[in-house]
Amino acid sequence: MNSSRICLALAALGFATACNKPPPPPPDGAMTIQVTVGASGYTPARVTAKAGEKVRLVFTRKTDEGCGQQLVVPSLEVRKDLPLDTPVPVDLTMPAKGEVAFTCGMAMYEGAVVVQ
Ligand SMILES: [Cu+2]
Repeated sequence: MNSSRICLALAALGFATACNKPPPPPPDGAMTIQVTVGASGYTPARVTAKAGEKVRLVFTRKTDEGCGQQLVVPSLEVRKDLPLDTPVPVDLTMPAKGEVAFTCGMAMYEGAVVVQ
């Protein structure tokens, strides 16, 4: 049984499910940045945002090659699985200075949102 059929079965039984649910809308005023996860890392790997700005990063893994299956944002204590071809949002607020780094599960791929 594939996951969408499990979702339908659970929905039929009255369980609320997160299956195929679109992500919640980004926080008010958030800038959305799309990041693609490929065989050699993130594209773009470095993006900029303003201090204090709300940012939604949307990660989409496009390949099973490499090791982008997990996403880690150490400063947010975020660790998420990235299913293939499925956009996964991460919302954050930029610090006053510096950057918010993100990596793969083993910290081989590196990227960051850098305060302008
Ligand atoms: Cu890795």
